[in-house]
Amino acid sequence: MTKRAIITSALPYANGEIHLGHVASTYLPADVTTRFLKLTGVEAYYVCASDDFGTPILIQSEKEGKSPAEYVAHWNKRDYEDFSSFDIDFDYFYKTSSEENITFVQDVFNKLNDAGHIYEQEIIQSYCTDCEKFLPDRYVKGSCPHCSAEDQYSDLCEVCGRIPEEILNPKCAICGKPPIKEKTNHYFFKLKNFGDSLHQWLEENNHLQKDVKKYVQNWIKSGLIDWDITRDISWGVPVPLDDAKGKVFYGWFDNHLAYISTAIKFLNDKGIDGKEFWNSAEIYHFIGKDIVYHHYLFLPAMRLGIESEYKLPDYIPTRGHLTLQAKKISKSRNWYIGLKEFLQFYPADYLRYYLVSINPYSQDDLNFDWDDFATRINSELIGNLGNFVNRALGFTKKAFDGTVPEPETFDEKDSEAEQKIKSLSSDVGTLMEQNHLDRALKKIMEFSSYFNQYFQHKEPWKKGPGTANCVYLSVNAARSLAIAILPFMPTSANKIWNQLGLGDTISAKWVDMSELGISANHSLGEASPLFSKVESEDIENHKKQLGPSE
Ligand code: B3M
Ligand code: ZN
Repeated sequence: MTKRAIITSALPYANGEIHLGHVASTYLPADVTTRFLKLTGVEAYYVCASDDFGTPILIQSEKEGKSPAEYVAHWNKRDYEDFSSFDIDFDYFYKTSSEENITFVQDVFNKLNDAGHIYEQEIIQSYCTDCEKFLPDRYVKGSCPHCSAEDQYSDLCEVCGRIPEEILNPKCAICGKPPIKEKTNHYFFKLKNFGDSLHQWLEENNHLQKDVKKYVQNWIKSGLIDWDITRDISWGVPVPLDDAKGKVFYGWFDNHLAYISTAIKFLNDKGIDGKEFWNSAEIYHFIGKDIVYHHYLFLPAMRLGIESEYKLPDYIPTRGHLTLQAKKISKSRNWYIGLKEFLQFYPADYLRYYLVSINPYSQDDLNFDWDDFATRINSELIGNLGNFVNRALGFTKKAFDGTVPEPETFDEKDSEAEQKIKSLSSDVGTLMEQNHLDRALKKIMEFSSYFNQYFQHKEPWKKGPGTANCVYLSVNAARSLAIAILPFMPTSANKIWNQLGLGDTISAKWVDMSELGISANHSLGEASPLFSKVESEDIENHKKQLGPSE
C-alpha cells in the first residue's frame, strides 16, 4: 500500500497577522516536509485551520465593534493569503469554529464523559469587579508557583513552560487591579488518570525528540493536574449538557481536535474515508516549544481517553523560537516583521532558504539577523547555487548553442562527479527523513559547491578534451539540484527546470535526482540569473524600520 501521512502545524490564532516567528518554527518546516513526502511518493496531506475561539479573540472583536465570527473570518482569510504568498501549500485550510469541528468536539467530550474522564466541580474563579468579567487564563497575570518567574499569564509560564495551578500575586491583565474570587461550576478532564498511559506511549514512540520526551516524563513523574476545560464566556464550542448552559470549552480543549476534524472533512469531501485514512497514516504535528505541554500531554491523553479511536501522533517536531536581531519578538514594541511586509521586499524563496538554514531540529532558539540574511543570500544562494546553475547553463548556450553534447569516456574526476549525482537522493533523503531539514539543505549546497569546483577545475572554456563530459555532467547536476531544492524553494526549483528546457513545473520523483536524466542532444531553455543581490542600503533601512529595542 502507498504510504500515507497527515501533516499539521500549530493552528494560528485568528487574531493578528502572521509574522516571521510563526513561520520559522512550524509552518515552513511542515511545508518542506510535506513537499518532500509527496515527492517520495507518500500520499501526504497538509491540513491546518485558524484557531478561532478564546477570550482574547472575543475581547478584541468587541474592541473593534465586530461580531467574533466576522472578526475571525477576516483573519482566517488574511492568514491563508499570507501563507499562500509564502508558498505554504496547505491541502486544506479550515477553521476551529467550523460546524464539523464543533460537532466533533462535542462528540469527543460526550465520549470522555461516558468513559468517566470528566467531572464537574465548583471552583472559585478570579473576577474583576472593575471590568465586570470572569478572568480566565491570560486575563490574570502574576508569578509562577513553580519557578517564581514574575509577570506570567495564569495559563502558561513562559519561563519554565509549565501551567500554573494557581498563579501567585494575581492581577487583572486588563486594568491591573487584584481580582476578587467568585464561585462558578466548571468541568474538569481527569488528566491525572493518564500518567501511566502517557508515560508508556512516550516510551514506546521512538520518533519523538529525546530531550523533549525527557522533560515531559519529568512533568509526569512530578504529578499531573486535572484540567479545567470550560469557560464562562460567550464565544466557544458550547458544552453539550443541559446543566452547562452558557458554558463553552476552553480553546485548548477544542483546537487540536480540529487537526482531526479538518483532515476528515477534507478527505471525506475527496471521496476518501477520512477516519480510515487518519488511522493508517503517519501523523505529524509540527509545533513550537511553548506548546509542548498541550501536545505531549493534553492532546494524547484526550485521544487515549476515547480508546485511541483516532491514532496518536507519530511525530511532534518541536522547534525553538525565533528571535529578531537577538531580541525576543514583541508585537507591542513593534519588534517583529510581518510575513506580508517581508514578502514585499524579497521573494519567498530567500526567506525559506534563510529560515531553514538557521533552524536545527531542536528546541534551541534561532535568530533572524538582517546582516546574516544578506550574507547567506548573497554568498550561498547567489554565490554558490545561482552561480553554478547560471554558469553551467550559460556556458552550454554559448559554446554548444544550448544543446547538450555527447559525453565521452569519463576520467576520474567525471566519475567522481557522476557518483555525487548518484548518491544525492539518499544522502539528502536520509537527513530529511530524520527531520534535519537544515542539514539536508546544507548537503544540497555542498553538492552545488562541489560542482562549482568541478566546473572550475575542468575549465571547459578552454575547449580541451573532457569539455563535453563537463557540460553533460554539469547540466545534469543542475537538474538534480532543481529536484533537491523543490521542497525548500519551489519557485526557484521550477525556474531551473524551465531553464533546463524540461517544462514549467517539475514532474519528477525524489529519486530521479540521482539519474542522469538529461541526455545528449537535449535543448536547454533560456538561462537567466535565478536570484538578485540583497543590497546593504536596503538592509540598513529594514533595520531602522524595526521598533525601538527598549
Ligand atoms: N493557536 C497558537 C500557539 O499557542 C495556538 C496553537 C493551537 S495548536 C492546536 O502557538
Ligand atoms: Zn480588571
